[in-house]
Amino acid sequence: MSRLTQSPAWQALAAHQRQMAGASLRELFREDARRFEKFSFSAAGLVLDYSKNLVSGETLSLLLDLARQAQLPAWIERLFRGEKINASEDRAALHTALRGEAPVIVDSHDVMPEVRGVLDRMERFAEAVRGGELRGHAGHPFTDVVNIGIGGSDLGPCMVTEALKPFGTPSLKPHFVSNVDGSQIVQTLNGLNAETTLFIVASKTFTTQETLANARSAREWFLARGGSEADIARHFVAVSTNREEVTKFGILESNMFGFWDWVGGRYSLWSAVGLPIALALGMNRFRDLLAGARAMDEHFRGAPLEQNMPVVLGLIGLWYVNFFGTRSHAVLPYDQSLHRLPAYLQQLEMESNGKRVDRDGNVVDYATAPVIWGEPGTNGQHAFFQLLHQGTQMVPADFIAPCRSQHPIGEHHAMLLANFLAQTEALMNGKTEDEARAELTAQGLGGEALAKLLPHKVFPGNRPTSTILMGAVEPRTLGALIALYEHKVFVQSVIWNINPFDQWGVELGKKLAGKILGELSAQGAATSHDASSNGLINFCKAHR
Ligand code: G6Q
Repeated sequence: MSRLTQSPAWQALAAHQRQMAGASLRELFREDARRFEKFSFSAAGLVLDYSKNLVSGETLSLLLDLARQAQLPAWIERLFRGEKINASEDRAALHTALRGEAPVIVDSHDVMPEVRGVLDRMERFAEAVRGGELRGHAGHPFTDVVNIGIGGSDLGPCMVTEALKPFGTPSLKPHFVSNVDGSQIVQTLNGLNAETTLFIVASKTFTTQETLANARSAREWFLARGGSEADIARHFVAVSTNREEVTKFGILESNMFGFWDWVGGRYSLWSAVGLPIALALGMNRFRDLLAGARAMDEHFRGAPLEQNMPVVLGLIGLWYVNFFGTRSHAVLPYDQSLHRLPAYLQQLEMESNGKRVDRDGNVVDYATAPVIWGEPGTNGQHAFFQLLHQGTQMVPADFIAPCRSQHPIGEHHAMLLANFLAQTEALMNGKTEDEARAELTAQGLGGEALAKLLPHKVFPGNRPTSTILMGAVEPRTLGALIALYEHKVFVQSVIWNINPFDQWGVELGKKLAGKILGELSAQGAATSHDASSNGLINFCKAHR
């Protein structure tokens, strides 16, 4: 057994779980009229209600003991101070500095002047493009921005520009190309005008195969439509930490927006990787997004653990993963604008905490990140919610919604909210056999017909959910929401004693793909792999 699972705090929680496993949420609410007041609070424009979870005051205090045992407060300070807590890459993880104000010292110099410098350059560039001072080679203002990047260089800005679309301007449309599948870039560029299209090639390393392939195809597309080599400077900018590769690709150094190795890909939307956000929404809105995240940072750093939103959210998640054995966690935004949020959080949580060895390299004997998945409501209700209500496994879920719509029309938002609120209540209360029987009887059913249908009409309930509410999806609340999840992931990583900031797991497949790429176009059959891989490669070769 590991030190963690043997520890007093862990053992106390394991014993406590045996008690709570039999608890009924219905009963807990019946017994305590103040349960909502006790188990909900607000921070940085968000409200978290975690009262519909299988927790009591004692659960929370035992979970907080676990957090203290892991020295969470000290780790939070280490994060904000820029210590090199990403040990396997020997780096700090300073996404908080990107939206911060106070000096932060890394390798004995303050990084904040550089952070502000890049933000100011982004501002000048974005406003010049939006204002029409910076134009395409034929003298026309830009109408479309195509961001070429993948993973951390795509998901964040894509999710945010989708979420904040009403804050954008119709005269400058953002597009995102990430997949190396040529269909995506072909379909995106179809219908665009090369004279009014601006490309951002976003890649921290500037060596990512997919991004470079898409960037090369974009360049060819541009050159084939009247652009010259010299015009590339007006139409292509890069966001990267790798000056050398950027210039090798043919993008001028003056068209490069830099960032730093202490910004992890999936934590990078606050840096120059957010350029498409600034272009689409304007720099003021981008700064509001940063301000929202900063408000959550200040809360995370300053609030007592028991009233600390990322801490509580992280502990609740961990409670189910480690003590109830759940293996997946649903994120269900009830707002169409947040339709990319589950995909974004999938990367944030699963790439950060999908680890099997601890900070010291020992294989862990406890579960780490669950599978994160989700879709916007109400669509999910007509699809997978069946499993949430009546399936055999418990899937804890976060329900997220704004009180006000970005597009108020008729009764739509009230209907959306009514469904949102109804689902967490239904998941919690379920429907007992007696209730189901009474309902069926009232419908005129009896005898054998009733007995046959009855088991199908029972909902066990007691399915835990957390609810996050905000006024509206706008730059500040969205910034706070993203930072909330970033810190939640950090909290869990500290307790699991894993490094959330590296991602060695994505390497292996990448290297193999390079080898297979050569084999796909080589003469003769592939023979160097296992029989399955050889067979599949050769089938593809025969049918290409
Ligand atoms: C994020 C990951 C990964 C990365 C992409 C793109 O944390 O490291 O998703 O962002 O592989 O990498 P580049 O930005 O270097 O192209």
